[in-house]
Amino acid sequence: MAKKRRAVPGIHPYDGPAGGWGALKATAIAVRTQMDNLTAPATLLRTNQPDGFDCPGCAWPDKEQHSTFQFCENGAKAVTWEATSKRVKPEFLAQNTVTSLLQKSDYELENFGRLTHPLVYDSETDTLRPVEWETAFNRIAEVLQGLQSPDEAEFYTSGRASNEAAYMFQLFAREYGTNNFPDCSNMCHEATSVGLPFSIGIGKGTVSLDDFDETELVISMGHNPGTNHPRMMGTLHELAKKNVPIVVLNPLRERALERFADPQNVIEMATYSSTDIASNYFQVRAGGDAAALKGIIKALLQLEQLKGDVLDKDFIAAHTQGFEALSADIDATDWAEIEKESGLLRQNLEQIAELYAKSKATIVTYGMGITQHNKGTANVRLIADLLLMRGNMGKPGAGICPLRGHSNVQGNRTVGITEKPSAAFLEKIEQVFGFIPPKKHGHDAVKAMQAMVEGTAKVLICLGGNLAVALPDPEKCFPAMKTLDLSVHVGTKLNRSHLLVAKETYILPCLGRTELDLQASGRQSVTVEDSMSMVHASSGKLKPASDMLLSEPAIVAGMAKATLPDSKVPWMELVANYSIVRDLIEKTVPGFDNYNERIATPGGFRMPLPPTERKWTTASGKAMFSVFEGVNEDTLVEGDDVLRMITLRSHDQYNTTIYALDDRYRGVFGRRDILFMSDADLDKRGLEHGDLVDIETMVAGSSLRLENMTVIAYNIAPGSVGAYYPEANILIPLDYIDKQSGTPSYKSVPVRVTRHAG
Ligand SMILES: Nc1nc2c(c(=O)[nH]1)N[C@H]1C(S)=C(S)[C@@H](COP(=O)(O)OP(=O)(O)OC[C@H]3O[C@@H](n4cnc5c(=O)[nH]c(N)nc54)[C@H](O)[C@@H]3O)O[C@H]1N2
Ligand SMILES: Nc1nc2c(c(=O)[nH]1)N[C@H]1C(S)=C(S)[C@@H](COP(=O)(O)OP(=O)(O)OC[C@H]3O[C@@H](n4cnc5c(=O)[nH]c(N)nc54)[C@H](O)[C@@H]3O)O[C@H]1N2
Ligand SMILES: [Mo]
Repeated sequence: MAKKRRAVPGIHPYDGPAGGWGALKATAIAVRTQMDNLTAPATLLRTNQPDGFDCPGCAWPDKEQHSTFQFCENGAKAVTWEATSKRVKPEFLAQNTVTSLLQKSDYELENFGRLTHPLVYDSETDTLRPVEWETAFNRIAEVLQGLQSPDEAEFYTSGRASNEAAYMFQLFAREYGTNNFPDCSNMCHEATSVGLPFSIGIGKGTVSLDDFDETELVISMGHNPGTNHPRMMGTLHELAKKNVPIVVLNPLRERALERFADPQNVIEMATYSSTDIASNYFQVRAGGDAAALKGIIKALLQLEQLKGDVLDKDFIAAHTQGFEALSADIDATDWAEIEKESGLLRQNLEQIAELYAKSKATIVTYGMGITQHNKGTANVRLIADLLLMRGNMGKPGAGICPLRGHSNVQGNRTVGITEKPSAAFLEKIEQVFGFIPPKKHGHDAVKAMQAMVEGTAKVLICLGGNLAVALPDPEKCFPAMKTLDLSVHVGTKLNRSHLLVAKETYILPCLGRTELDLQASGRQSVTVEDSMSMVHASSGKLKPASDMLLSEPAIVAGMAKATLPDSKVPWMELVANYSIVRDLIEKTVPGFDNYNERIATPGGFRMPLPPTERKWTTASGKAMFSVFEGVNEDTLVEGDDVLRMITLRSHDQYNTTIYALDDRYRGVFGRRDILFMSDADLDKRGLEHGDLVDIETMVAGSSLRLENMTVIAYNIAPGSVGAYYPEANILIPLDYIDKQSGTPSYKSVPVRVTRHAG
């Protein structure tokens, strides 16, 4: 029975389903506070339409691009936030010093509105003031040309950039001479990009939306679609209505995975009813997924012994290698360890194995709850193992479905944003452009920041994003930004990374997705690739936020042309007509044949995915099983009072952009200084709902603390606690990463929680 608890300001349990009228109301508020009411409806209706723009919210695909507008609260927030009528004018910047602006939150900074002029930092007045585009480009060029080595520069990409902008950015940096491409993917799905190529030959998901029509079972691990991929809720809602089992593994009870009212369903809206989403909800311990997966696999092997027709033996024989090693390791892993580490009972895992054995076509979907761990890459590979055991790759209704983050993060990777380029890609660049790109591998996001901390990196150029705030350990990252010789930020709105000014800093405002992009040859479209490898066009119609804005391709070209006077790339021709960029992509990256022609079709085209045809482009030519040694997420730290902290996105947030201070479905309103803890863990520590606590990181050699947080009782797996990203990044050591992929372990920080001493 629920305990009687004291009232805590801003904490009110939310009893309704996710979606429903609350979502419509929240959308109306977003529109009212950011846009004028005349343009908003038309703009929102152009989201994900054939002649419209791609939603900047998430990378979930759309089914019938030409006919439906899929209502999405958080998509609408992302669109209205960009298409806001608020502006950051030069007069405002003249009156507010950078030091004073840096005291503001990223929310307040972004809420000042869109940037209107290219800006330079003036250290004498400590303000940002307008600068001519040409002056900025020339000065950036001078500093880059003056470096001792091109490897002293870092070129960061956040996943909103289009294929065209990202391709030009990597071309610029490679012709300049470095492979230093930190990108947001390094903090996100890198475990997928690194792990899946070993398993199935390609670092991408294998399912399409059609597969969801035919699937018989969905296992959803470590993602929160009600908030982060809301359009996916339509798909899950349909499946639940058809009684397709949806098994959820998540330490928190996320409301949208429990119950959802589809705003597109007239009956549910009219009757205030909703649909149960998860058929089975298991609250795995944070970082316990490997143990859980090993348990499911163990139970499956036992079923096979019992019944004999559980594994797809023909598939395993014809298409895979390494099954014996996997099953030997699973035999050697005992149930006691599995139960302890996963926090789940053997019966729970056997139940999942039985559902899995019954299903003829299974999809596993997963997100940051799987990848942002010390062993994120190994976690991803275990998911592939589970699927391969029953041949759930390359058949309708089955496959692996990583939920990508930023709307074009997958596309950025495809067109060459990687610090570890393949030899084949570099050869093509050399052939097509006639310069020799560098071969030495470059820096990922953590390594780039470490180089900045050590002082070996001198210049940072960011194509979007908020790098210093997104990375762990601001106490290290923030000062490092200020020691750079030069920082350059291409962005739409101010954020704290922009304001951590270096010796010289330029902020270059660009067009957003929703805006009309007119170049010499007329209105331009850009292209993006969604989570399911569909590439399609996106073009905005809104009048740009200011006459002074340039498009991302134009800004990249401006910097490149100034930096590389003898460049082999006709930069200004590319800016005049983005089809030429696409022709160059077609010539250098496989899979883009007839690129320009094929994006003319509504919905675009799908990139090649060999596993869907049971072709495995691994070293052995087979799909490869893996071995996850032991069950442990981290062996570094243990101790009875050590908890694993998960850092979470709220419902009113887009990464480092906080739209408002509410997290409706989790029952938190007007505040973010919260630590979610189970009743069992509260009791163990003699704490009560609403107490003030201090949190201390328990990684050897670190002394990170966050004080004065309010602990609240929450339905979260014992042993795990939750806090908000980015506030809790202060507790994460910069080098606490998955060694294989370099991804920070944002979801498994070992912490100790004590009553606030003060
Ligand atoms: N509105 C909105 N949309 C977004 C974003 C946004 O910030 N706001 N961000 C975009 C980006 S860049 C990304 S990467 C995606 C992120 O989308 P998600 O992958 O959904 O990311 P998180 O919000 O970090 O949530 C992770 C979920 O994993 C669970 N979890 C945490 N640790 C574990 C664990 O150890 N095991 C398991 N099984 N589960 C765990 C948490 O309880 C939570 O439900 O969304 C994209 N879309
Ligand atoms: N603790 C913790 N930390 C995390 C995570 C976590 O779960 N927990 N998640 C990680 C993940 S998954 C990711 S992807 C990273 C995100 O890291 P980033 O991608 O670096 O961060 P964002 O907050 O998405 O970047 C927001 C900024 O992008 C700019 N912007 C917006 N639209 C555009 C545009 O159209 N063009 C350009 N050029 N700029 C634009 C705006 O200036 C805005 O301030 O954070 C990571 N950090
Ligand atoms: Mo992400």
